[in-house]
Amino acid sequence: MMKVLVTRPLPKQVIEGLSGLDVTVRDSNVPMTVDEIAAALAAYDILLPTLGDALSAEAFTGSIRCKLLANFGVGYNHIDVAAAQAAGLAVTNTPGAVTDATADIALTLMLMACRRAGEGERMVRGGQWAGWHPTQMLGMHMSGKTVGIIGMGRIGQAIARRCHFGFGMQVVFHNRSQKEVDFPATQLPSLHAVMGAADVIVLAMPGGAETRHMIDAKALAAMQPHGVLVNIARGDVMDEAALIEALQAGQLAGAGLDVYEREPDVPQALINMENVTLLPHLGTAALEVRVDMGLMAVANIRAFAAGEELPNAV
Ligand code: 8YV
Repeated sequence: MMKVLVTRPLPKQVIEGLSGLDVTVRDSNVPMTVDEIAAALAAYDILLPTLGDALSAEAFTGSIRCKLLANFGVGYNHIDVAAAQAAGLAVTNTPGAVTDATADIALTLMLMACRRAGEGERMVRGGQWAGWHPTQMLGMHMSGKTVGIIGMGRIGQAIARRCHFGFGMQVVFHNRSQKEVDFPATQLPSLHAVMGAADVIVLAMPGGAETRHMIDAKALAAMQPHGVLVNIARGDVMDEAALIEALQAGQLAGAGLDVYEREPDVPQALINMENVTLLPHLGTAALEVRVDMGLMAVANIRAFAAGEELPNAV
């Protein structure tokens, strides 16, 4: 019987989906270290890992029994895919299952940052609200403005649709390849052109070596001073230190972040800024979404066990 290690507790429907296999669920929510991963790769046929598990090249240097990494999540920047494949492992992910929930969190952050919702909530909770007045806590009216999407994949498109159809926003975008979409949106010739043209920038590109610090000090300097930046991708697609400096220098008006360079560490400088909305990687945090993600990973495991083509090979 194939031995499967699920690296974190998952909703019970997902674990039930693995019935008939020899399943171990690791009883911890702390990401696995390289040493733990190396030991697991030697002991199990299949791993169902997730965000933060240290599947770096170093983990694949020992003896390896494992043949499949069925990742829970669409993003797999914690996996050195080339090293895994060179060691004979296949890698799968969960595209589609995360799209709408992640786009919803992007809109949450856009609205919160534009309309100063976090700041307002802190004021009310802190007993500091002295009453409504006509010029109190004025933010940016988001409807009808221009959104700039960086990375027009599934999630980028879901965000753009919400912006266009729901908020009457103009959509401009940057994507590494030419992209046709079935709603009004303009692909601009460069990243900096998008950074400069939009009132709200949303980062929706994949993480990993190719996009690391793509949003650097220069890209941030191209933004308009009233602009707002939202990141629902991965923390390291942006130079976090450069963001802090740009916010402090007033090169942009605010930010909404769901992801960070060194999760769960959030720089104190960001925590200190009223104009920054901070969420704890909530992109897909809804039970039905986590079940869908898990069942997609299970479907990949089932296909592998049956010797069939993997539905979501990366
Ligand atoms: C996940 C995500 O919940 O699917 C992804 O890539 O970023 C998430 O929202 C988490 O990262 C598990 O992979």
